Amino acid sequence: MNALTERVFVGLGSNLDEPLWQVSRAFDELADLDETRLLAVSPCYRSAPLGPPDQSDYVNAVAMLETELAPIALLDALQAIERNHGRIREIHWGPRTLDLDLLMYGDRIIDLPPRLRVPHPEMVNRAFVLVPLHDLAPDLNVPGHGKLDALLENQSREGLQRLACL
Ligand code: A4P
Ligand code: MG
Repeated sequence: MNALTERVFVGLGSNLDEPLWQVSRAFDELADLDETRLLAVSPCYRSAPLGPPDQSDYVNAVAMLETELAPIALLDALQAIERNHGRIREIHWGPRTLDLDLLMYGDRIIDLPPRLRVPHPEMVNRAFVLVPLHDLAPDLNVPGHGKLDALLENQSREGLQRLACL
């Protein structure tokens, strides 16, 4: 890795086909990405579904990576991993075998809608993202939104339960 690497955070979510297994397999696939190193993974959390209520609980986690891939190249790589997990895009905020969100890319603000927006626009509203992110990087500043600590103060942890990852 050279000076062109950026530290990035990826959010993982699954609520179909053995979610814990989906997430732990995705950690391995993130570790295998080209020009990328997996630095750390958060604990896994069980979380109540946000969106349509007639779906199972999710397992959520966050991975911290460093990468030389440009943002769109990284997004392409994340979507290839999603496809490997049999992900079919159907219902907005509906059930999925694996969802990978590019939460942060260094301290950059990227606005290329609809393809890519970073920081992920919904992350600051979601305890199931902010809590595992805080486990990895408690002093983090979220570009455009401020300190992670302060963002967490506005969040209820109801419906969020820490699990052992596989
Ligand atoms: N896209 C734009 N910016 C990004 C980014 N930063 N990271 C584009 C990833 N993708 C980004 O995503 C739609 C498009 O967003 C992609 O083609 C990409 O180019 P998607 O994952 O296919 O669509 P979606 O998941 O149906 O919609 P969305 O808005 O991405 O949903 P979210 O935000 O991913 O939320 N409840 C719990 N408890 N836990 C969860 O993890 N997840 C969701 C999905 C709903 N409810 C949940 C959870
Ligand atoms: Mg998504």
